[in-house]
Amino acid sequence: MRIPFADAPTARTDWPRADGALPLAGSAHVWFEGASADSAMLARPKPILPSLPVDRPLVMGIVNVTPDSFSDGGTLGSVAEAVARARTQVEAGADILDIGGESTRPGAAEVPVVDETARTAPVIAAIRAEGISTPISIDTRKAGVAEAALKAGADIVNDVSALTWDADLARVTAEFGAPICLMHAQGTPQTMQADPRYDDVLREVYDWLGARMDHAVAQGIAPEKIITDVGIGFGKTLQHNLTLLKGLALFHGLGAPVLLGASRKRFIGTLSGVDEAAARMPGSLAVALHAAAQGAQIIRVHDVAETVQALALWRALTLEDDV
Ligand code: 7PM
Repeated sequence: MRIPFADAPTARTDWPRADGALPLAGSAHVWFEGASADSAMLARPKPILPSLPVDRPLVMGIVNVTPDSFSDGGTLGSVAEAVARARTQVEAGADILDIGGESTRPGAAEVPVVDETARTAPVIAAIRAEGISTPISIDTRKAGVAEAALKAGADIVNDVSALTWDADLARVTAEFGAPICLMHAQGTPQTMQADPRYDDVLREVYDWLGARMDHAVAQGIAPEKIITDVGIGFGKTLQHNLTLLKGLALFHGLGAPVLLGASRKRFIGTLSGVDEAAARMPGSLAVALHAAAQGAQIIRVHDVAETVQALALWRALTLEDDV
């Protein structure tokens, strides 16, 4: 199923296509040069959920529900404020909503399960009670938080620890039959940016994600329910982030959908000279379009409307059509 790193694919969007071009994972926009033993696996569509399309990149809209993100510090009215944010992301064209109640910012403190559950599950229940049916992912490392979220109406688990934090999270995910995103990180949020080192960052992240996929399957999670993520900014220098982005299409060799989260991250500020995270939307769009061209199936962003607009143009300019 998984292709060895040395044989992992590269992606193309140039036009006209080469003879023997095959769609990458069912994409209408991204192709690879076929004719290897692995072509069928690479070309096969890899649905995230039955309701989501496979032929274009999906936009995952971030809905942060940490107390510091609310006008009142996360007490009165914060559920309503979070639901309003979710509605805004859906109206802007989000395909998936990512709800997160734990800041995994470098150096951030841990949040107890009860607090993280109290922040997230009521928001998910309220989103569903309002009739919003957009798939929801729960951004958590913890089984208790994921279980409450899935019971409240979430569909997908987004685990930045790739099942290294909570031994129970695999069981909960398997019981609900939920898709799970396994993200690479070196170290924990407290320590990860201290001095990240790799001999060969692409190969090491690739092999590590492959091993975490094997672990998930051994714990009862179906292989087709796994999503991978290189974890931009999680124990990576500027150069590590750039190498992973340039080589992102290689990760299709793992045989799973690829998610990319780069929105407003530090490296965008470093390369553009923009210190304020909220002002990094244009750089984030540039990275989103790059991820799309690398065949990423899910692009996790703060600025949904802007990303959807940029992708609408990218889609028109890369669509496979007859001459
Ligand atoms: C503060 C700093 C708060 C950084 C939150 C963050 C990813 C993720 C995050 C990602 C997946 C952010 C991060 N990043 N989940 N959750 N992939 N799958 O910038 O890259 O949003 S939290």
